[in-house]
Amino acid sequence: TKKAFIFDLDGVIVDTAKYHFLAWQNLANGLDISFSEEQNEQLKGVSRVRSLEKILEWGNKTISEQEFTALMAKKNEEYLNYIETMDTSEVLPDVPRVLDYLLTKDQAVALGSASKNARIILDKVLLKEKFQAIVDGTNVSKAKPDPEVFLIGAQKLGIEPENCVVFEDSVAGIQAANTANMVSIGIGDPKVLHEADYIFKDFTEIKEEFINQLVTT
Ligand code: B16
Ligand code: MG
Repeated sequence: TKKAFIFDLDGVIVDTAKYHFLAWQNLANGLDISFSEEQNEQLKGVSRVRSLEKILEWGNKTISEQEFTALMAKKNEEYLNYIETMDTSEVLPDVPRVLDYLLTKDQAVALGSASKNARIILDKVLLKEKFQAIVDGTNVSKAKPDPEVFLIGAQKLGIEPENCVVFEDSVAGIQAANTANMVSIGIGDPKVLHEADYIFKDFTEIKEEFINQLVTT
């Protein structure tokens, strides 16, 4: 049977977390709130709105709705400035190899990201053409760990959730895949991603035999 392989973006295809970090840190510091890399870790896979809410909670700050909207716009403007300089060198190791292998095996490939900037980033790193469906922050109403983003991806590809495989670097994303009844593959630290069906440090560890096994079972 034809399977669908759904990729998260940030932390799976590219490491944009470093740019989110710089932009959020700048914003937090402007509000006299300290912001560590450890806290940035907790924003992975989390929507822009929820991320700002969390930073304000950490800093014990309340702001007006107007200011909230203005800060979100400012953060994204700075983030987009970083994105602007991205090129193919920022694609994480062996991601193109795995994508191309799946395509030669005639498998369906989709993107399932929380980011509203996903299309711009895929364009920058010249990978947009590889994806038959793109589901991003502009298409979903419920954030991960809600399975919505992956279920829409499956639906767009016309493939049943039980025949879908998800690559994710965040705990919320693994939980979303599991709830969707999809095979979950964690990319990153096994201690963090222990709820995943399979875990790899990065794509260099994902061999053709493993993919073949996913395709045929
Ligand atoms: P934006 P993913 C997520 O991308 C990021 O991990 C998360 O840190 C970010 O806040 C979220 O996208 C929203 O991004 O501000 O660009 O809409 O991992 O789901 O690909
Ligand atoms: Mg991610």
